[in-house]
Formats: sequence, C-alpha cells, structure tokens
Amino acid sequence: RPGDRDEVELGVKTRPRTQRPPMYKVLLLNDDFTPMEFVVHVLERLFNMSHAQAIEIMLTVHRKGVAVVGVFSHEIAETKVAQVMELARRQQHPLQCTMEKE
Ligand code: TYC
Repeated sequence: RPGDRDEVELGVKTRPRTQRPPMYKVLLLNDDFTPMEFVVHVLERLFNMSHAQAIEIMLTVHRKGVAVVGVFSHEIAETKVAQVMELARRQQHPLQCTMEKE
C-alpha cells in the first residue's frame, strides 16, 4: 500500500502530534532569612493554596531547598515569578522564585 513502502524503507513513522504549548514550572527557593509565615502568605495569595497546602509546600522548600509551586504557560509563569519577587522586595526578604521549562 502507498505509505507502507516509505515507512519500511526509510524506517520512519510519522506520528500525529497534538500541538501543546510548552509549560513552565515555577520554583520557590529556600533561604535562611525569609520568615516561614511570609512564604505561606505568598503561596496562599499568589498560588491559590489552602493554608495547609501552603505550609506543606513551604516546609518542603525549607527542607529540600526548592519545590515546584505550580506549572503554567510562559506568560503566566513570568507573571507569578514577578509577583513573588515584588512582594519579597517590598518586605525586604531575600526570597527567590524562578521558572524552568518543563
Ligand atoms: N528557611 C526559612 C526559615 O527558616 C523559611 C523559608 C521557607 C524561606 C521557604 C524561603 O522559599 C522559602 N525562616
């Protein structure tokens, strides 16, 4: 059949691909100075977490050094990072937030 021959001879299969935009992990980094309550507040306020969830993620960052706090489109991830950095800057906390392609 047409198509079969090329696939066999060339060893190529074309797989139908659904277009998905790349997603970005937003990472929160630990430091020795930012108060735990401030981090919990940021997670509740900007990442729509419950108080219990926010405490859990904050403690993960505290113990492990970093945690993913959400996965978003590029534009939303950039906005979240900027919002975290601005809140931290306003309170003069050294809290760091970055993004990374999934
Ligand atoms: N390590 C900080 C402290 O002991 C708390 C903290 C948690 C800071 C998470 C930043 O992303 C962070 N006060």
